[in-house]
Amino acid sequence: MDDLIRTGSQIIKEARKILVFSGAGMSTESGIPDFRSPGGVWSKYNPSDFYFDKIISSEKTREKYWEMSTEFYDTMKYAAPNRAHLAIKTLENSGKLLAIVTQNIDNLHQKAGNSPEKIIEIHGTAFSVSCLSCGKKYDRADIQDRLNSGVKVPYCDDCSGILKPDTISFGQAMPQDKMADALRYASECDLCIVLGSSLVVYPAASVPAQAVQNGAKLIIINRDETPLDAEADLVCHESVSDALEQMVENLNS
Ligand code: CNA
Repeated sequence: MDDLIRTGSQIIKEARKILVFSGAGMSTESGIPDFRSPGGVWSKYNPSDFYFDKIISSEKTREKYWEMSTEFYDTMKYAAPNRAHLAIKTLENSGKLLAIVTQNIDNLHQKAGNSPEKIIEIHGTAFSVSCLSCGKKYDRADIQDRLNSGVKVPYCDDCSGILKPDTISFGQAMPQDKMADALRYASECDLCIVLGSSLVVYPAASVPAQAVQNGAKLIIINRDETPLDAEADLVCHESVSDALEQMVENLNS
C-alpha cells in the first residue's frame, strides 16, 4: 500500500487539471450502501422492478419505487461526508481540481464544501423532485413530509402529473447538458481519478474512458476490479478514504 500511496501522491502532485469521477463506493463509509456490493441496494431490491417505463405505466411500481426511494433518502439525508470527500476538498483548495463528475445522488460533495459549480451530478440528485408532465419542481423534504403522513404515491399540485425524484432511473434519458459538460472536462483534464465506481454503468463510465483516450493519466481507487483497470496508471484496490486521504496529505506543503 505504501508504494501505491507514494506513486499516487506523485501523479497528483504533477497534475494540473484533475477530474474526479466518483461513484457509490465513495459514500459507503458515510453509511450509504452502494448498488452492487454484498448488502448493497440490489441485494434487497430488484433493479428491473424500477425501470423508467414501469414507473410511468404502473401505480403499483410507483408505490414500490417511493418505498425504496424513501429508505434510501432517509439514510442520505443524515449522512455526513467522509474522509474521501474531505480529501477532494483538499484537492480543490490546491487549485488543481477541474471538476467532480459524480454518479452519486447524495449531496455529499456539496456537504464537504466543494464549490457547487465544480460538481456535475450526471445521475441527478435525490434532494429534489419534479413533475414529469409540467416540470414543476419540489423540494424533496416537502414531498417526503407527504409520504410520511401516509400518502403512498404523490402527484403534482398543479397538473396531477407523476412526480419523481430528480435521479436518473434505468431506461431514463441522461441529462444531455451535464453529460456534455462531463465529456468536455474529460477532454480537458490531465489526470482523472476514479473513486468507488464499478465502471459498469454506461454512458457514465465513458467519462474516464474518454479522459484516457485524450491522453490523461488515470488513477482508480476501488475495492473491486473494474473494466478500466488495465488502462490505468495506478490501480488501488483499497478503501477510498484511506487511500485518497494519504495521497493528498502533503499536497499543500
Ligand atoms: P456500484 O456499481 O455500486 O459500484 C460501487 C463500487 O464501489 C464497487 O465496485 C465497490 O467495490 C466499490 N466500493 C464500495 N465501497 C468502497 C470503499 N469504501 N472503498 C473503495 N471502493 C468501494 O456504483 P457505481 O457508482 O459505479 O454505479 C453507478 C450507480 C450507483 C449510479 O447510478 C448511482 O446513482 C448509484 N448509487 C449512488 C449512491 C449514492 O449516491 N451514494 C448509492 C448507491 C448507488
